[in-house]
Amino acid sequence: MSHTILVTGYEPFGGRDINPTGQLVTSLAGRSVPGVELHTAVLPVVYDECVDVLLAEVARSEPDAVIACGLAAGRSEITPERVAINVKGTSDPAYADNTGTCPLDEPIGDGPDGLFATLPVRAIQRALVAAGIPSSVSNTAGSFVCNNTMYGLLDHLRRQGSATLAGFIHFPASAEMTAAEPSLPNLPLETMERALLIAVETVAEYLPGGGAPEVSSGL
Ligand code: PCA
Repeated sequence: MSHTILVTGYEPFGGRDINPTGQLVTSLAGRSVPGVELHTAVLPVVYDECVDVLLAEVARSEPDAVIACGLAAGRSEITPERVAINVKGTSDPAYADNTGTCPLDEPIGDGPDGLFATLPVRAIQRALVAAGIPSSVSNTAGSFVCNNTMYGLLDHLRRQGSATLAGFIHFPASAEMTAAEPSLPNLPLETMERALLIAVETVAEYLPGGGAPEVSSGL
């Protein structure tokens, strides 16, 4: 039985030339994972448009699971996100999106205050640690474009009554980014490529017929 998994990253943002998550999904697109039909997309770092582009990909590929990935510069571990909140915007002007839009404390939509990931976040985190890759479950995806994407995706699937598993993984900076910013916590891109593959394989186990028991949202 083959499962379709959609994996997304983003274009660079915030004045940086590199977003490792765009590179990660581009290299993932060339890999084959047994029992998985992979689809990938690189999303714009633009409020609202990120969700529109992602939902168009979801409509096109009709995935069994969606793993959206983004950069969290400053974090030192790979962090599956437990929850998305119905808030967009930060008071930090460095966090304008790629069109210069910088909302503050606005609701994303008319859905619930927060939505839990339906991906098996703890299983992903444990699989990464078991492979020697630093990881912890995060309880905040922030309030910038990544949270916006995760919330928009989960709210859409919830409204559709969809069984598609979905969630978000934040990745640290890549080692090559330290050429411009030497003090950034980082991981080599190859380690993060391995991590993303492990995340895909773990999620596949939690899809129907994959063998793993069903887990509740956010766990
Ligand atoms: N990280 C940002 C948006 C795009 C990305 O890769 C975030 O954490 O919101």
